[in-house]
Amino acid sequence: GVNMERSLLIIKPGFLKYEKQIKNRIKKLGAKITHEKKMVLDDVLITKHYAEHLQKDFFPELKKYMQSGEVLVMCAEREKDGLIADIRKIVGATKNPEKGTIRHDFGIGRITENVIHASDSVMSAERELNIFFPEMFQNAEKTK
Ligand code: FUP
Repeated sequence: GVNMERSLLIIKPGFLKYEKQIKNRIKKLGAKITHEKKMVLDDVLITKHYAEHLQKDFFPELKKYMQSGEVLVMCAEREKDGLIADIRKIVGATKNPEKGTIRHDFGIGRITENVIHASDSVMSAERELNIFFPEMFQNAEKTK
């Protein structure tokens, strides 16, 4: 419907052992996981996904970590709007995430290895979903 909202999530290397618990927290928001794939991120995907961070001091470390093991990439979707903000709230802050958040409860207190990525706006979500799930954006013309 018109209030549908979706977010691109990535469970980061080393944290796939918390897949069930993380998914349960997402589902408690009334969202469902519509697409998911386990993969090791190649240079093209990393460069596209972190386009705004390419020039940052921390990018080399971030890239190395993000390619250090398998990730679980997911699309979460909900009919009621506000899903992106609701997910960011339960994910927790980049720095010093609060107790009860995913990044606090499953994290190891390092800013780079912060358990999970979640889109920060509708625009980012659509951009990121396009990178990882281009099949979601193919229009019906193609099936003719
Ligand atoms: P977030 O939206 O909370 O995932 O954080 P950012 O978009 O600001 O940062 C993207 C990723 O870069 C974070 F997941 C972790 C990493 N990062 C660092 O490694 N060091 C920093 O100083 C800031 C971010």
